[in-house]
Amino acid sequence: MYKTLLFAALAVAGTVHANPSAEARVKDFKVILRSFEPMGVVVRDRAPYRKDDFARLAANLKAAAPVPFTRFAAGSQAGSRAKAEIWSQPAKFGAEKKQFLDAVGRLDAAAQAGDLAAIRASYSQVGQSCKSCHDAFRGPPL
Ligand code: ASC
Repeated sequence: MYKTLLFAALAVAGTVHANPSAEARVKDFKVILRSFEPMGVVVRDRAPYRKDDFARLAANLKAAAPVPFTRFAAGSQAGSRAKAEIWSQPAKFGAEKKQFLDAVGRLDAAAQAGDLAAIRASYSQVGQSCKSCHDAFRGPPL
């Protein structure tokens, strides 16, 4: 039993390490979360809204948002949660990417303006765009 689990874990680890594009994009999506999550804490009223801090997070999110989309090299599906549809339906994947980047742009604009109502609306749109793309293009955990 333990041996089977050990070999399964090594097999998964080995596959991920054999796919540097996938590893890089997972890291890049985590960079996005380092801004998006603390913004969510403020939006959910679990931390105070401070305009300058929030605006900095939004600017960081805007800078980080396009990066993982440069990492979906052809042939980089193996050992990752990426679905084959990313490469077989590039127009649909591109539309999801655009939805996300547009919503991130609106969130940044609202944050720089200090418009909390617009922040709430656009934050929610960013979250919906994450979910929409994951539903279509991200498979279950490995
Ligand atoms: C997150 C996160 C996502 C999105 C998504 C929103 O914080 O990791 O994938 O928000 O859950 O619906």
